[in-house]
Amino acid sequence: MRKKIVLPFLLAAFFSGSAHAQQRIVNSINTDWKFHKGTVDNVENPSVKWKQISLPHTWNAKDVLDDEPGYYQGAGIYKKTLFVDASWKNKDVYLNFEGAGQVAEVYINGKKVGSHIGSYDFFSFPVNQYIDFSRPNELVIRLTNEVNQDIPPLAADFTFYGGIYRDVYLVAADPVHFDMDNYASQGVFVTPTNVNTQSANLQVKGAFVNHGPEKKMVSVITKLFDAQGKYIDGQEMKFTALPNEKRSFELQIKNLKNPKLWSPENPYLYRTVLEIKDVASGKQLDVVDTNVGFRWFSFDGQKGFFLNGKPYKLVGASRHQDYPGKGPALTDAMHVKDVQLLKEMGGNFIRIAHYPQDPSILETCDRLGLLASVETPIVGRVTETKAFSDNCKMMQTEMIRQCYNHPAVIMWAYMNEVMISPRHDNNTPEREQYWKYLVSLAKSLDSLSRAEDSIRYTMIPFHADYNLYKRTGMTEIPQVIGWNLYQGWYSGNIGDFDKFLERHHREMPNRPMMVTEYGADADARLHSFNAQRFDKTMEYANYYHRYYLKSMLEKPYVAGAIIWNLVEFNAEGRAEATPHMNTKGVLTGDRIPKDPYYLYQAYLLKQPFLKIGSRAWTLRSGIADNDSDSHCTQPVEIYSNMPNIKVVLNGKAVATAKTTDNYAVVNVPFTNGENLLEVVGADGNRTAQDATTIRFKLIPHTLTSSRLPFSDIHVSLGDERYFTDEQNGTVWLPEQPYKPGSWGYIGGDVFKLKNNDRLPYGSDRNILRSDDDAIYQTQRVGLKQFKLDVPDGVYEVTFHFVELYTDKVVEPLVYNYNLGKNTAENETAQSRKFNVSVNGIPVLEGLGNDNYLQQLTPYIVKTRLSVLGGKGLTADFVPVKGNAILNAIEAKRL
Ligand code: GCB
Ligand code: CA
Repeated sequence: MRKKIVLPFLLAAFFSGSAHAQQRIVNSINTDWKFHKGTVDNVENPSVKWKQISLPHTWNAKDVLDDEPGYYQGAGIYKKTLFVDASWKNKDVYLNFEGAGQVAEVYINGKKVGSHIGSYDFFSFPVNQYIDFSRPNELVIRLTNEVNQDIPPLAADFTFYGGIYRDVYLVAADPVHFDMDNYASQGVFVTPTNVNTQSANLQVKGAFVNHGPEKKMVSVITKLFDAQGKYIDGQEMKFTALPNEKRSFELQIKNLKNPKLWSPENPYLYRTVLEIKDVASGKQLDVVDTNVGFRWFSFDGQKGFFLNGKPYKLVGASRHQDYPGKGPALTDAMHVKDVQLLKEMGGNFIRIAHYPQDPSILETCDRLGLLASVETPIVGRVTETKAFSDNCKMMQTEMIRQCYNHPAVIMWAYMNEVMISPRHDNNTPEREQYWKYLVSLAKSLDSLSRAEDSIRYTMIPFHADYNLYKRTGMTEIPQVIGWNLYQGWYSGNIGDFDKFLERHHREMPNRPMMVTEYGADADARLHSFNAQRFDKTMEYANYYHRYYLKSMLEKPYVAGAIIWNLVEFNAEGRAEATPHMNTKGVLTGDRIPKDPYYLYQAYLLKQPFLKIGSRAWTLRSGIADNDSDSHCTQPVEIYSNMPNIKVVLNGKAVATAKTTDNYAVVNVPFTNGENLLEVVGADGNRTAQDATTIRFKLIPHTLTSSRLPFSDIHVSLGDERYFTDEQNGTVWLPEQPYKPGSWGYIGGDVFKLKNNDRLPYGSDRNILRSDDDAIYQTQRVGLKQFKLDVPDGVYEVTFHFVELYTDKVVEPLVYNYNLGKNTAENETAQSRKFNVSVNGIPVLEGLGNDNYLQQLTPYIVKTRLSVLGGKGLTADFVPVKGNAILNAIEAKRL
């Protein structure tokens, strides 16, 4: 049956583009849809309101960002008129979806075509029997993202969007075609085997169908081309296929000499083209092609990961699939851009987490050179039902078959932190039973994955509860253990990170592991020169990444360092400085690099590299160092792989430094107004440089200074951070105790939540009707005065108050270690009342919870007055009931 291809004939046929060439038609049908939020029985009813939309589309783009807790998790209907060409009557027509959240039912002309469960995998249906080829057809998709305990994900730190948020295609193929009913996969599976530097084999497995009316003699041909399109080798098999027969095949290209290896550094792609031909007419019936990368890899408990025979440290990031304001309904180009940004960071690995993503992601990984893991969305919690485990298995199968042909993929993962949010009470038989169920589900997913794919490794990302995963036997199941570790963020001491890794290495030396998550939230608007755990400042995140990266690079047994996360992403239930967002991304939601991104570049890029840290922090403020009012010295971080650093400010050399671990901090004497900051890094005659212009608002050392007239000041009370509000061009300074001649508070305490050992100060609750949550989340409680020794003149003083005490209970978030202990227990609701006067003028009498002071909602009042007789500004806070408070204050000279 098998014979080697007769080369000249085949090449001619392949390139001729003659009338014989017959490929599938694959057309997107993304435009001209109608959408209805909610559900109706009769979509024809003229009273139903439809919105004209295009795909990709989600119904949660906006409601995941507003102040209203929760987002729409319910039904939606999409409809579209399909104009199917009459000539397609003799073809096999399919409807292909790249993904829709979360349960889809598809109807054509009122008849149900099929349904699909799960938000993240492709699905497809043969539709010939529903289509009327003589008239327009009505396509209706009924979708819901309602919570369903039988469908993962159930408990996770991201948003479960609804909608047809990826592309939809209409496909027409010859009745004889490669299998299109295999979990929406390509129907062919291409595996490089026995790869080494001298030779490699290529195995091609798959199936084709004959849906035509007659018996057909066909040949199935596989051809391998190099990156230049040069034919390398091929194989052909002949079959006689009866009507309605599905035939499996397996072809082998053996002993390819000196294959060019694929790696992130050199992502050399071959291409396999698979073809079905009618033997009698020579006509081409179907073509499928895939990228092929020849590479081999392995994991070792002691030595980490190996690629193409060499030790290879995986460094990269996880990636979610959304964008602020768009949800997951992104263009392909937006997906591709994220992969590019990870590549440009110097990363060699992407954890596609927590679910399979748009196909353009893996296509780009193949092309640009990024190794990848993909995982199914079983996150945080499971349900002990057959329906749930069946869905898990289906998703695992869909994922593997749909992503199989991408050389980038090296790992199949499942069950992220699946023990973090269990059902049943602790220490009950039910809880133990739950663990047993989990373990058996994990085992079945693991063996399913290994049976589907013998080349890739299996992996489970665990949270830091080492003892639990070990005791229950979970650590024995996957081939690679992933640890999601946040020591020094959610918990304890940063040094516990090393202790954790060392313990794994000591107790399970032969079980390969990687750090599949680590990260620290940072709101790029927040900065501190006294950064502390959980303060959401850039500087703390920088410190955390410096510590973690160095530690992992030093430990050969840590196969990979995978940042959580490449980009800030939506997690609707989160509050903190940036509500609804998880800000651990090394890129902002708008894809602007944050400092850790530069740290990775400094470590990973080979060419000379230098970036000024907090480059985006181009609006700064601070108090002049002394009465000369000429400058304010502030530290600036530098990321560079060059050892010697020289800093030039406004044309004058101001500092030199040496980098340690690709990092340096220099003191820069910023002057009032525009500052041109230029930094040069050198290593012998190799240099790298960066420059940025920083606008600095210098606050006079003595506010009555004649050298630098006072204009305005903005202070966040109970706060050690600087907050830059670019839009208003203001910088909020951290509070300070009153200094004569200058400004500050007198008396009181920093607001701190009781029973919360994470937050150094302030609240972590969503502040309503404001985007500047950080300044409102912090507060000085029980202060007596706030003084500003300003010169005589007319002033506007603005007070910002928020009642941070709240009896509004929040849903505990799954990833929190101390759940829901979020109230200030020393205050009681509806109890506060106080008076505020400025220079003796009673501006706010009886401000309290029974009038303007409402929970979590800013009350802002600006008041105008004249300062006379060199008395400056003094605001007095006099309690009537409970403590007086102040969240922020501004003073502006008019
Ligand atoms: C985790 C989870 C991830 C969260 C992350 C975090 O461990 O796997 O889904 O987003 O922590 O930021 O808390
Ligand atoms: Ca504040």
